[in-house]
Amino acid sequence: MTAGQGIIVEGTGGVWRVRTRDGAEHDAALAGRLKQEDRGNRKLAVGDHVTIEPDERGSGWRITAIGERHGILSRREPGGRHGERILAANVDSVLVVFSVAQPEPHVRMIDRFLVIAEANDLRAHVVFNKVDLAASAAAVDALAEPYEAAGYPVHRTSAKRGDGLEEMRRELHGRVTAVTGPSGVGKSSLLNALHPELGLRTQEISPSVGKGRHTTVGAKLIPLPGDPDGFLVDTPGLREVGMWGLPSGSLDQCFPEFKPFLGECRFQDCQHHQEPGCAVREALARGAVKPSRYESYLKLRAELMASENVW
Ligand SMILES: Nc1nc2c(ncn2[C@@H]2O[C@H](COP(=O)(O)OP(=O)(O)O)[C@@H](O)[C@H]2O)c(=O)[nH]1
Ligand SMILES: [Mg+2]
Ligand SMILES: [Zn+2]
Repeated sequence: MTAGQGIIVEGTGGVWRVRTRDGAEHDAALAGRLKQEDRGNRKLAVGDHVTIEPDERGSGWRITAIGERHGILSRREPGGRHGERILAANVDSVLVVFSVAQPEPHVRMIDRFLVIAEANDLRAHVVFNKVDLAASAAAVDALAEPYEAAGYPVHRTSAKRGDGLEEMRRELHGRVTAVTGPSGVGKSSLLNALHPELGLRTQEISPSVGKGRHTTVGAKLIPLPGDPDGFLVDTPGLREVGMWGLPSGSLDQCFPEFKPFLGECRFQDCQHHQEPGCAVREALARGAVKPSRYESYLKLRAELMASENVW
């Protein structure tokens, strides 16, 4: 047994499962020395890059070094009562998956997922799956337009017919990707079409089937077959991560297409609602901000303001 570099794929404190690049997995505990070190209250998390070494007795492994992080996916508790819980570190991107039909895409929900991604500093992509069910390519383009205008990469896929799969495969390769979206849109089917070895269960009809998963505390990394740096993040779901803790005054930062205008409003604390001289609303009037995105902004802002009053 020698020292090695790996990534934490599972664990919630105490024992961590570390996967090394050769595909081996070891259970390891944090070395006592690191436990005492002040790491700015930084807790170890799934997705952290670590060095492991055999322990003193040579029978197990311990984590002796922790790599730099480039971002975290965290769940903030309402009212900040329990502070922040880190679900995963070093997530590279999030795929927000919806279907063009069966079920119909829910625009407000797409925007909510995107806000959560932005609030967590995650690079988001929008995926419209089931394009085989679309009335026309123009209908899919119309769905995609507000997101493309906002600067998000949009993928059009069909797990059934094979459209867009090569593009998705390239997107996942060598990265840690969180896949999210409502149930029934084809997330599992899409991942199975890309990597049949994953053998994910599809079309979960009984809601009780998934019940146990929601009680899972932490996230898990699922290795992509044949791709030593590629992983999927299995989290309790980005929707559960929620927008808690995001101040309503910062929501505008989570709409990338608003950014060029944010310094331009007459009032510095403009909430882009009814204030005179609002550059975001001027951009809306010119078509530089899409109406559906602006409506989502107002809706989510109202929601955040209501939660601020409660807590
Ligand atoms: N027509 C069509 N059906 C699909 C496609 N992808 C998935 N489905 C079907 O949609 C249903 C839900 O798929 P599933 O992968 O379980 O969705 P998930 O809940 O998002 O993981 C299943 O009946 C799939 O066969 C697609 O691209 N086209
Ligand atoms: Mg599924
Ligand atoms: Zn404004």
